[in-house]
Amino acid sequence: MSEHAATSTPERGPVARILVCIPTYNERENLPGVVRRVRDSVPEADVLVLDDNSPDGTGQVADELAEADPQVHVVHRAGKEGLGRAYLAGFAWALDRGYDAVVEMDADGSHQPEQLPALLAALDQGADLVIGSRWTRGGSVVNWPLHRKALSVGGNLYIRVLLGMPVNDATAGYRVYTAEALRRIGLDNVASQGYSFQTDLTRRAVERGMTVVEVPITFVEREIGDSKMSGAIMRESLQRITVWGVEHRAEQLRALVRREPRWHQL
Ligand SMILES: Nc1nc2c(ncn2[C@@H]2O[C@H](COP(=O)(O)OP(=O)(O)OP(=O)(O)O)[C@@H](O)[C@H]2O)c(=O)[nH]1
Ligand SMILES: [Mg+2]
Repeated sequence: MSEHAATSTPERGPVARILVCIPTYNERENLPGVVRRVRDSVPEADVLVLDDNSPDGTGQVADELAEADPQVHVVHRAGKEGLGRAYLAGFAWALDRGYDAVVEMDADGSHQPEQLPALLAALDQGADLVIGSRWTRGGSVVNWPLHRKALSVGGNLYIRVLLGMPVNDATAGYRVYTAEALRRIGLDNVASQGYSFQTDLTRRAVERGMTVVEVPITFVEREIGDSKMSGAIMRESLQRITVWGVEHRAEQLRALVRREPRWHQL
């Protein structure tokens, strides 16, 4: 465990202490490479691996990485509880220790650590939440079959239609939050576990008037290991987004009836 000196990089202003959270479930072959790439790309950032007691021994691999590098940390969780829960644990860990910015990154290599400096640079422009976006101009996906692209594009379209958010990739999992944004979002009552976790936090940030900036990324499909995407995760997403959408549109309708200015905020 390191006692993170508050190094202030002039080009990054006050955002001096960065924590990169990497949730893992059966990623023993992917983790060392991703951690090394993060450390090379943003040497001042610390890394926190959140492992859900992976049967393949990823937790032990993470321990070895942490032993070799004081800027790498590990939280061992009792069992598989989903991506959202792992991130909430990581956010609490970061806020308790006074980090200024928290990064979400997959362990499977889909989120390229070499693109993290570009995401962090958006904090300098006043972003509260930076989304590494596949579906903004300049963003792309490598090696995804057509049905995965269709699912992601279709899901994001559904989100836009229902929630009316000005965000192209609300399900994206490569992100940076300022610590202040996480505090304002309010993490105590976040119930989402799967993809809907990302949409949920985007929705909360937009509702609170935060500045959300999308930075184009090249998302690369994993080469090693298995995806944890499941029918249950998709169903949870569909259900939650539909409920939020209906609530949002009902609120707009109420505002329209009351002739409040909010009705036209589509
Ligand atoms: N701690 C923890 N990590 C998880 C859990 N489910 C997935 N992850 C991790 O979250 C990241 C994203 O999971 P993936 O299986 O790659 O899912 P995905 O990227 O949404 O889907 P694909 O594009 O198919 O890979 C990876 O680092 C996983 O190891 C979980 O229940 N607990
Ligand atoms: Mg993946």
